[in-house]
Amino acid sequence: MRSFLLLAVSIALALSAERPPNIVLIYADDLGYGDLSCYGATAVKTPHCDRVAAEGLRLTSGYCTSATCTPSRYSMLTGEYAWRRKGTGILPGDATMIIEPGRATLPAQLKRAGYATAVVGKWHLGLGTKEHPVDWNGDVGPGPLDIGFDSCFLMPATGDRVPCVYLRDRRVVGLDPADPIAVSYKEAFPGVPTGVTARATLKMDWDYGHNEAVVNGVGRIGHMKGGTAALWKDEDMADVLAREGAAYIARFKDQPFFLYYAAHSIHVPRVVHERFVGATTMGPRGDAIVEFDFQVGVLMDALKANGVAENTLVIITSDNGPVLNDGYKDQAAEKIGDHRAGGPLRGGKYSSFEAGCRVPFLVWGPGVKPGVSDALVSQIDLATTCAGLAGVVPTANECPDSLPQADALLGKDSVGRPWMIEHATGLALRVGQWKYHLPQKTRDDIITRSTASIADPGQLYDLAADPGERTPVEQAERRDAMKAQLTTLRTAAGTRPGFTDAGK
Ligand code: NG6
Ligand code: CA
Repeated sequence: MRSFLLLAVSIALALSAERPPNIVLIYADDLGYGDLSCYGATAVKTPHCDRVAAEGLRLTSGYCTSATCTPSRYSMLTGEYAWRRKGTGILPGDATMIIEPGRATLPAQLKRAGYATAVVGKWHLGLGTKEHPVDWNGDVGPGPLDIGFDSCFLMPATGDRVPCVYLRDRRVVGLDPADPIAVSYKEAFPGVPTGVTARATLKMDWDYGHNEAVVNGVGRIGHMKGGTAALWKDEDMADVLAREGAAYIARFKDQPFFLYYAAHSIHVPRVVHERFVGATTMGPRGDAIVEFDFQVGVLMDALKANGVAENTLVIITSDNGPVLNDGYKDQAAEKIGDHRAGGPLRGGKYSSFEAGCRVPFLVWGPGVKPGVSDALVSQIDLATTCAGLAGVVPTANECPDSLPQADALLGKDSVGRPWMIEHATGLALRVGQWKYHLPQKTRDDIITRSTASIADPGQLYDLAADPGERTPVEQAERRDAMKAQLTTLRTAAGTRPGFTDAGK
């Protein structure tokens, strides 16, 4: 009997050793450091995120790599800082893909370990190539399926950019071939109403930009016509994406899987389902936070219902910091009240101040030491770190800037990265409690959308004494040393020890 028990235990151990954790990466859009109740918000309740935080790890120095979406996502998926590459800024909706087919991305690393991989939600990394431009009415690609994802269900760009349709793998969902899609980022289609000509009919008015195509009563960036049956309805988007995410979990439950769930929430246009309207006193932006939290709940429930919660690592974070008015008149600034979207931090989306890149960052699941950690953790490290958890190591010419940081990600190392590069209008470097900004003009106050000018030779702040970066520290020696360190890191081909770009 005893030997039978021993045998059973060793088989169980062997099985668990063979099966690495599933990974669900839940990525919010424009969610700020102070936007969740587990990060101190009181004007909005986010019970699903709070539960993940209470049962798991809440990082207080977790960062995205850039203060806008496209470079942030590029860096996270490739493990290479986007600012090393031209053309990685905010992309139009008809851009070609900026990650070359065949790149050894985060999902590609996990595929090597036998994972099933999927992306659901916002893409915004371009589709097609120069040689193979996108045909929205045919096979759309190259795309996610060519850089390591087995399947996808996408919004091609952003909620505020055309085309406003979903893509499943390589096809627009629900497209009627008799009503083909045409997209132009250059000129309006004759006779098709725009946000200017049809302004009086809009359900959400625009403030700046967002006045070209009108889809579902909302003005967008870019012109589009046709595809009427395939057009999304903003109000249903959270439900549609959450359902897709849950369906992948059910489909993949018997093998290791990676799900990159890239929510549209809480990006503009903030048009939530009617059951979330008025969920907060902050108007659509606050309601969209509740809608994001709802999606977290759906995915967590799906993990439990499919019996994989025990063996799934869940990471919840955001692609960049908060913005209030981002081009629509949705009262985000007017109704903000006492809520501080960036918590105690200065700046927000588009800003090199801390709220630009320091974002909510929760980790939950097997191997996680629950609690709160101030370790420096960056999304740039997810590629190599997740690969490591799956037993895969990037080769010498892959993932140039992505460090293996499993101990910090799981709460076992309270220090994390030795340094952190933050990217907005220019670069900044954090080392321990110190933060150095290169000279640049950068977004400052999120309510007034004012700009701060950081003059040569840059500015130094002590984040321990002054987390809100209010008073620059006059320590020329330290400032110059950090500037020199940033130059060294920036001009290297990569910063991962052992990385070589030979044969790239
Ligand atoms: C800006 C848009 C903004 C938002 C942003 C991208 C205007 C005036 N502003 O150009 O609304 O779409 O791009 O946001 O059009 S991100 O989170 O995807 O980076
Ligand atoms: Ca964003």
